[in-house]
Order: sequence, then structure tokens, then C-alpha cells
Amino acid sequence: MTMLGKCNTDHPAVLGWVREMTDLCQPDRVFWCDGSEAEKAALTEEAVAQGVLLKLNPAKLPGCYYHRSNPNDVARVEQCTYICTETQEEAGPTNNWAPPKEMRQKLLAMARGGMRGRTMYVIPYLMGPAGSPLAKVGFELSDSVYVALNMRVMTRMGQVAYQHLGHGEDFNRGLHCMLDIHPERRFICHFPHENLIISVGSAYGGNVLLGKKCLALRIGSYLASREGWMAEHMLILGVEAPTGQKTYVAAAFPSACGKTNFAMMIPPPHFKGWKIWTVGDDIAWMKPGPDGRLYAINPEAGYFGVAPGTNYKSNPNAMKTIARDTLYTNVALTPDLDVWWEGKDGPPPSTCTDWQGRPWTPASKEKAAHPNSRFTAPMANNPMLAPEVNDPQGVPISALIFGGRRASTLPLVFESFDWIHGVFVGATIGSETTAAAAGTLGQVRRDPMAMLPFCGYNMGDYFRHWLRMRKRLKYPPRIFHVNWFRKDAAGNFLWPGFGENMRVLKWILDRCAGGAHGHETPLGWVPGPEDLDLGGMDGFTPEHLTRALAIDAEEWRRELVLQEELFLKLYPYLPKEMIFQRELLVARL
Ligand code: OXD
Ligand code: MN
Repeated sequence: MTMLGKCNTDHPAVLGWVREMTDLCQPDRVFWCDGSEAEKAALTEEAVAQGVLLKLNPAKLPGCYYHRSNPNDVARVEQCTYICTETQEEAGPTNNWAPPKEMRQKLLAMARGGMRGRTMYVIPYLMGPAGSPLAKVGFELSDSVYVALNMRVMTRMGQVAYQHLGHGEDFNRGLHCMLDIHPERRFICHFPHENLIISVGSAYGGNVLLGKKCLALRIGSYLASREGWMAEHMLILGVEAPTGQKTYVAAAFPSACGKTNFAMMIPPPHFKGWKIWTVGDDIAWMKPGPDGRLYAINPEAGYFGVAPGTNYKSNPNAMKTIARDTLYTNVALTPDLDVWWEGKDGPPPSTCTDWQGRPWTPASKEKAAHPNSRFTAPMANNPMLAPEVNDPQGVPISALIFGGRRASTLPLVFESFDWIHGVFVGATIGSETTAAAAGTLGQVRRDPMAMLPFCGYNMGDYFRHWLRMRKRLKYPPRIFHVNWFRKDAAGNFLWPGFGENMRVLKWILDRCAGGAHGHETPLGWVPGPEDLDLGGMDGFTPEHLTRALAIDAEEWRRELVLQEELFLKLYPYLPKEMIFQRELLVARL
């Protein structure tokens, strides 16, 4: 076995784990990653030589590379994702469960000799800003150079992880083995009690960039419930008023429902002097601060975003962010080595190669880019990256916003009556399914706090943890619900969305400051059509807004039945507060 790169540690537990896994997987080479620029250049060269990456047109996309995954491996696979706790009850009825000992043995048997002829990359990484009390260290051992290159974008990689770890032994162990990328030999397994992740048979980001969904959310949520903090599927943004005052909010929407767009929003011209700063676009780790407020950090260092639909209208800051130093996966490739996807600016190319490498023209029936094709881009490229993103203490959160993709029923915005009601609102989120996970598209499914695929323990206990957090906060954030996706009978969106969402956000901020008007409805506080600033919205009238804000009793009767489904599933574990909240809602309706 050849050692490559420099092993920068004599940490016994790290060396022990690497030795144990190399003995098992038997790679030909072990490459110790340090996260440096020189290493990036060398690994990129290697990936190009292997055909894993293709260099894109440097005149158009400097520093950008193209990757195609196996067509059977393009999204997260919830049916292959397991939480392995001692008892099934601990994982709860919304997770796949397997006994840890048996599952570990099975996976280690699969990984035995699985890296023969290959290189194992040892990836030391830190989730969160250096020096943050909330940051966590992980070591991912992967036989994919694509993973090593993506992890250096998505995390803080190298020396910073060893420094944070010091002599401690508190780090996540992650093993990723590609094997033969076969759906029947694909498992993404979490062992929360051991702070261990084993992922085999996939190379798709959400399954294999182990710092992201696996550590930052599944293992993270488990640790958070024990350690008194919160790991949430939330973007974090800062709103700067013309006075310079900044207010921060965090928002949870299910996958592929516009978190990245909202986090990078540009306010419309009417909001002169207002700025939105991005702290994070996918994950928030939050903890009560000494002043009784909730503080949030973004554990990530990059964006793993959905490409289709991203353009200069929907998200100009994302377009600038992904113009350089970006890895593109499963988008379409033009003859001049540029990238394309459905919903990109301008007309489609007259010819290109689709995400599976087949010739494509605008007359083709299938999409050129996979609907879940992705970009991996460093957050440092974002022109509106909040400088506070590196603040170890995080930012104080004034509002938590829940949302889903709902064609009907859910009004544009409402505010919950209080924290407990807000937890109920988050717990009952419904959303139409998207391409981020394998399965049927467009069906409404319950996705509590947008965490259904990411909660690493019993969802009932997770709700209890949310309720418990209230006691630790003197100034809890106010809790809101938004729906940008409501449609009229003809299928047209009732709200223009994107930058115009600033108008809703402004109402939310004013509510937090005790200013804006709202009226009491069965759902919570709702603005009247006169309470949102519609200045400069040509053709969008208060009557349009009234329709976007309407609450229809008949639709809500149906909604209550849909909500009941999840509550029945979780019934033995539901905190009584959730049952009371449901009763109150029924009574109000
Ligand atoms: C993501 C997801 O990739 O939620 O962020 O699937
Ligand atoms: Mn996500």
C-alpha cells in the first residue's frame, strides 16, 4: 500500500480508524488530504485523467469541471437510508431501522477488499467556523476522487480539523465505498451512538458527501437533542436595512423548494438600500446564547445546489457564484464545453450532449439536464456572502420560517400564535415531492420541519426537543409559515416569488420588531392586503394578494385529514402539546 499526501497527524484514534479501515478495504494507495490549493490541482488532474471530470471551457467557466454520475445514482435514496440505534423505537416510525451490530457487520463485509486497486482518500474536515463551540470534526474515508474534491468545497478541510480536534476523540467516523454503484448494494447507514456513518454503493452527493445530510443533519440532530442545540434543514440569511441594521432569519423548506434562491435573494428596486446577505443555504446549527436568543451557524462552506431553474432572473447571485471554481454534475454539455440546463438564461443550445452523454436537441423529448443535476460551488464566490459566516458565535435569529411547495390551501404567509403553535406548524408542513429524492414527483407528503428524510432519531422525540428548547430561550424567534407556490384554477402562480419574496420577508421582520399589522385567523396572524408593501409591482394588485392570502375552510378540512396521517403514524410518541394544538386548530376552523 502506497501512502500519498502528508499524514499530518499522530492522533492515535484517527490513525487507528484509518488503519482499521485500510486493513478492511485494502486500497492500493492511501491519500491524506490537506485541503490545499496544490492538492486540489493534483486531484483535479487525476480526476480528469480517470475520466471522472472533464475540464469546461476556461474562457467561459474558469476553474469549472463537469461530471456525469451513473444514471442509476442521481438522487438521495430514502429507502436505502437507515438509522441504526439499539432499539427501533429510538429511530422511530419515520426512519428505516436496522440493529447496529448486524448492519455494521453486513456493511463491513461488503466493504472488505472493496478498495482493491483503488485509492482511499482520507478527508479530515470541520463542519462550522474554526473555533466555534458548535463546530464538529469528521474524517471521511472515501475511494472517490470526486468526493474528495466536493468535500473540499463543501467543508473546511485539512489542518483546521486537526486543530479543532486537538487531543480529543470526539469526531465522526465516515466510510464511503463506491463498490459497483448498484442500487441493490446501496446503503447509507447512520450509527448515532457511535458517531459513525457507512455509505456504500453510491456516488451521489447527498449520499456520499458525508458532512452534509449524514453528519450535519442525521447524526447532528441526534447529538443536538442530547447536547441541547438544534440541527435543522434551514437556510440562514441576514437582512440589512438602509440604516445598516441587520436582522437574521432561518428558514426550512423541503429539498428543491427554493432555499438557495431565498438565501441569495436580491430585493426588488422598490426596496432601495435593502440588502440580503447569505449565511447558509441548506443547514443551520443553532444554540441558545448567553443573552437568551437563538444563535445559528452554517456548518458548510459551499453550496450543493439544484441547477435546473437557476438563471439570472431567479438567482443572479447563484449565477455569479457558479461562474468559476464549480463542479457541475449531470447537467447538459454544449459543444463548446459550456453547461446548460432547463431554465438557464437564453434559448437552449441547438445541439448538446445530455446528462447521460447522448446527443440532444430542443426537439428531444427528454430533458437535457437531470432535474436533480447539481452545482458544487464555494460559498466564498457568493458576492453577497455574509461576513458573519465565519463568526464562531453565529448570528442571532429573529424569525424561523417554515414553508412547502403547495399548489393550494396554504396562504402566502402567516405567523404562529406562539412557540408551541409554531412547532405544530413546522410539524405539519406538507410539500409536493421533488427530484431531490428518488420516487414519485408532485405528491403532497408530510415533511415535518423539512426534516423527514434527515431526522436521525424518533420524530416524536424531535418535536419534544423543539418544545424543550423554548424553556432555554428568553427571546425565542417568532415562527412563520410561507408558501410561494400557490396556484389559481388555471395553474398560474398566485405570487411572483423570487426577489418579490422580500415583501413577505419585510412583513416578517416588522412583526418581529412589533410593528406590522396582522389579523387573527384560525391558522395564525395573517397580513391584510394593505399590510404588505406592493410598491413597484406592476399589475399585481391588492386583489391578487387577497387571493394569495385566502384561507378556504373546505381546503382546510381536507388538510386536517392529510395531517392526521402523520399524527397517526407518530401517535405513540407525539408530545401532548401537538395533540392539543391540533384540537385547537380544529376548534378554530
Ligand atoms: C439537498 C437536499 O441536496 O435537501 O440539499 O436534498
Ligand atoms: Mn437540503
